[in-house]
Amino acid sequence: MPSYQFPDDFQWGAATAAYQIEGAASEDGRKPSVWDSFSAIAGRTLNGDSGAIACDHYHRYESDVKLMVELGIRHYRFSIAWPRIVPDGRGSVNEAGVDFYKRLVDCLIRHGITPHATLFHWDSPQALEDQYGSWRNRQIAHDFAEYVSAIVSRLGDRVQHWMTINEIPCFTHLGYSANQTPPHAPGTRVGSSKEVWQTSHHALLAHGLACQAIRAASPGPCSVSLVDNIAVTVPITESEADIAAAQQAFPHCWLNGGIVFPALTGAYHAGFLEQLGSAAPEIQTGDLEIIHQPLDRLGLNIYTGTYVRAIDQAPGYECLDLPQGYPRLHMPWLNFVPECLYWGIRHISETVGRPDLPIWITENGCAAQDVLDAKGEVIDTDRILYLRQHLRAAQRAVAEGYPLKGYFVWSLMDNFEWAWGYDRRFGIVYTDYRTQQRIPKASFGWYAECIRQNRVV
Ligand code: IFM
Repeated sequence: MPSYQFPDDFQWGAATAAYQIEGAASEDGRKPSVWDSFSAIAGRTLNGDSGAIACDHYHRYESDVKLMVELGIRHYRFSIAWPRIVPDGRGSVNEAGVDFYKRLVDCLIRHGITPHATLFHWDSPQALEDQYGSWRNRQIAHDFAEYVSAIVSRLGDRVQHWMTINEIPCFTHLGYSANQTPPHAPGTRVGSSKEVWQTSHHALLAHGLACQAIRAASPGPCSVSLVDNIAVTVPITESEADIAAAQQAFPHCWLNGGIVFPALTGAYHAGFLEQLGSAAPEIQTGDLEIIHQPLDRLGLNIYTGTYVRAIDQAPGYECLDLPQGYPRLHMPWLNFVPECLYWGIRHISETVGRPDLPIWITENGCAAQDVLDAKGEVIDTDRILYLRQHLRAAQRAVAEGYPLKGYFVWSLMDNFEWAWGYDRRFGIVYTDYRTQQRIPKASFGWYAECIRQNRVV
């Protein structure tokens, strides 16, 4: 039996998001998203970069699908741009925008690749920010659900796998909180932490209403999921005490207690809520029932983790700082902690108490300082090292019986990395932004071999 083998039904894929790859920002009726406006303000994104052209995937999707075929993936996760479908955020549907996704999905299906559509990956219509402050206003949850009905009723004959919202913390807490560097769009500073928590509460409501809208609008059976970027606590040793400490720390780490807990259990974590005190959001009667929808699976975006150890004093655990020089990939937060994949999955089962929920890793990957060498190649052995160790941790989770069903590498190709512009490259395919040439990196060949052998090579 070769080592690091995955089960026969394990699903391999790659992921991208609309604003990061599509370009064609004002074509076929699309109107601006908050990221278009944010990028247009000097100093908001590195080098003033924007997603106006990005990877020009809008026009090159057919050759991009051919790359997917070459890679051997059977699953592709992409996102649908709300401002292409309902350009003003609410009101009339832009059929020309819908047609792009029909063309893309048909092309995927023709090539034997299953589409997985994320309904929101941060590109809120600017019109809603202007009209009522988008995520600051409860109305956005209803407008989002309307948009979701519109797209699911039009694409549901071709797409069965829907993901409501990608990474709630990023476009809410990083978009509206006072001290984020670099910030996320809209980059608005609201007056208090309570107002920031209100934005993520509205996003949770939007997720819940969207789940209902998908099931109501889908013409056939479908799967519905949320994609969250939990903060993963990793025990420094796997002693009973350190494992218990990592589990105890998990709800308190970053925003876990206020995002993944309400979504999966129907309640903000009690200790976390207490810790929030007056910063806790206003929760109306019935909100938690809406938020806590039945899910068919959970998508986890996991890149790194925080080491934790047991201590004798309250609260019984300590989250550890990393020493200077600790290995890190090409982002300030991208510390190399490969066990995070295993522990992230295990925490959902044991710490959140949802062992019933099938899990897909919907993003995992790294930015590296890729260079095109004289031979025209990108030999990204650092990315291979990162991916190999993370996939080994994922395989461990499967081998121990945790319900991990599939894995999407982030990302298929280098793309617009938000406030970092084009400076940070996460792709397994190199994008030459001057010519729009795609050059598969060494990691592309390595990942293709993992898929071919269905194991970590
Ligand atoms: O590029 C992003 C993606 O849009 C959301 N998850 C993290 C990735 C890397 O920063």
